[in-house]
Order: sequence, then structure tokens, then C-alpha cells
Amino acid sequence: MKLYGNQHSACTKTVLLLLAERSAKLDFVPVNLSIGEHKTTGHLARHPFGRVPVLDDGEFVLYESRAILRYLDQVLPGTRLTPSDLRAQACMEQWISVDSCYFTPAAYTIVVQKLFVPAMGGHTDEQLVAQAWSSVRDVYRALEAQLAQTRYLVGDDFTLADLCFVQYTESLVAALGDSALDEFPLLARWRQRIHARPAFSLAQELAA
Ligand SMILES: N[C@@H](CCC(=O)N[C@@H](CS)C(=O)NCC(=O)O)C(=O)O
Repeated sequence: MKLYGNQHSACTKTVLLLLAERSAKLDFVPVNLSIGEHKTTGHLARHPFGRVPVLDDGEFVLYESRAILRYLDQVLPGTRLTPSDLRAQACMEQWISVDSCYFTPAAYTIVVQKLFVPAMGGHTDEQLVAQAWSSVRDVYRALEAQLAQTRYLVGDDFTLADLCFVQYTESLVAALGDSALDEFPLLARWRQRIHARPAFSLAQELAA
């Protein structure tokens, strides 16, 4: 199996974190976004929207990180990060949908405005940041309420739902500073629990 990705991309790092959680190895093929490798004919044949990551499992090619997570979670040997109980599985899907619809788009806006725009010599649009942060806070309030009841987002075990929130939470802390999570103490403790998982450091090494 091969994973086409970029070590700075949050979506790629999410898949690497799953691989680390499952102690799985595959060939990592770096795609250099800064020189537009993701827009070449070769890469567009793998991903028609010209993005990363892309999984290549022989004759089967799959893009979209959450689809890749679900596929790998089923095909890799070892303990799955998808609960077998149907209601728990439905809750996991609920959080994954919250991530893709409300969280990642808002978090991405903040990361672009706070980190990428200044790095390219531009000026951060603070109004855009404030709007996006308001959306992120709505999501974090929901996560905080959930974490008042359970250790992870779907009960006591780490699932794909937690995994989906890890990388952009790291990116938000990088963009806004450690105090970003001050008003969400249970989320901050959840983040510490994630950092303490051996897979977290392993995934950082895989992306290095
Ligand atoms: N929904 C997609 C998002 C893919 C995506 O936007 N990837 C970013 C890196 S995190 C990318 O390839 N950006 C390059 C570009 O937009 O040109 C997924 O989860 O895989």
C-alpha cells in the first residue's frame, strides 16, 4: 500500500495517526504542494480535485481522508477504532460529520489567515478569523459537553471520531497559542490524553 501525502498537511497527518495507532506501515510518497505537484496530470489521475492524501492499495485508489480512515480501519489487522455497537458507531459518525461540516472548514480558515497568509507576506483578515473562531467555539462547546460524560468522544475508548479532531486542534493551538483551549478544560485534558498515546509521537515521526 502507498500513501501519497504531504508532511505538513493536516489531512495527511490524520491518516498517519491512524497508521501509527494500528502499528501499520505503508510506503509514504511525498507530494510537494509548494511546487504544485498535486496539480500535475499524474496526481490528478489519482485525485481529480488535486489534493492529498490519496491511498493506493494495488488496483484500488481512494481519496478523501475520512474515507481512507474508514477503509484502513477495516482492512488493517488489529483492534479497530470503530466501535461494534451500532449506537456507538452512529455517535462516531455524528462527530465525524461535525468535524467535516462545521469544524475543519472553520479551523482551516484560521490556520490559513494566521499562519499561511503572513508566511506569504500578506495580512491576516482578523474579521474572518473572529467569525471562524466563533464557529470553532460552537463545536468545542459541544465537545466539552460530551467530554463531561465520557473520556473520549464515544465512550471510554479512542475512536475515529477523536482522531478526526486531533490535527486541526494542534494546528489551531499553533495558530492561536496555548491559551486557545483555556475555556475548554476538558478538551485540553482530552488533548493531553491524546499526546500521551504512543501513536501521537510515532505519527509526528512518520510525518517528519
Ligand atoms: N476533504 C479532503 C481535503 C483534502 C485537502 O484539502 N487537502 C489539502 C491538504 S490538508 C490539500 O491537498 N491542499 C492543496 C490545495 O488545496 O491545493 C480530505 O479530507 O482528504
